[in-house]
Amino acid sequence: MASKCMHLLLTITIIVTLFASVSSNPNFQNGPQNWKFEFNYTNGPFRRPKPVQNSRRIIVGGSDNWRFGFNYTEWARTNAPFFFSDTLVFKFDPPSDTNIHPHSVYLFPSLWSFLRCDLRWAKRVANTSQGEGEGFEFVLNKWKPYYFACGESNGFHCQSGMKFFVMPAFRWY
Ligand SMILES: *[C@@H]1O[C@H](CO)[C@@H](O)[C@H](O)[C@H]1NC(C)=O
Ligand SMILES: *[C@@H]1O[C@H](CO)[C@@H](O)[C@H](O)[C@H]1NC(C)=O
Ligand SMILES: *[C@@H]1O[C@H](CO)[C@@H](O)[C@H](O)[C@H]1NC(C)=O
Ligand SMILES: [Cu+2]
Repeated sequence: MASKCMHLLLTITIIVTLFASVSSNPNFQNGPQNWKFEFNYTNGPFRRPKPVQNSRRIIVGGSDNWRFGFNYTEWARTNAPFFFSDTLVFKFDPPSDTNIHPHSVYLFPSLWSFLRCDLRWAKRVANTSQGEGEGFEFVLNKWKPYYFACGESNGFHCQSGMKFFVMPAFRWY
């Protein structure tokens, strides 16, 4: 009886500990998705995947830059594939008297929040001022899906087309 009680107590403790460590970490960037994709087959018998040597610098939206009223899902579809170590460049004007609806760049933690433009757990990677000049640069340096969106106007920009999803591909040598 005593040992059963101990067992139950231990199980509960483990569950509570696990839950606490997960829930105390709402910042998804520190989660398992942050695991880097690294190969080291230097001495292995395999063909080894390498990051693309001439990584590209891609302006998001092309000459349209990062703007309202443009369908970036469509843009990403026609410009795919994107490769590991490519740099995405977001260009957008900072807030000013003539630019009262500026943009930003957010990353969603999941496909579900991306589809719903639910910004609650999204991480801002660029504020409204960071797309100025040469633009905000984001390197695709992890092997994971990236869910980008503009985070302004409470998700309205996102819902209107300022979002896209990228899964970096490897070039095989
Ligand atoms: C890969 O492995 C080799 C041999 O074990 C080692 O010399 C080399 O430093 C490793 N490279 C990286 C990037 O870890
Ligand atoms: C945006 O971020 C930059 C760089 O981190 C910072 O210098 C600037 O003050 C921020 N601007 C706003 C409007 O938050
Ligand atoms: C963007 O284009 C895709 C198809 O390429 C379409 O499914 C989607 O509804 C469009 N989004 C908006 C906001 O118009
Ligand atoms: Cu916007």
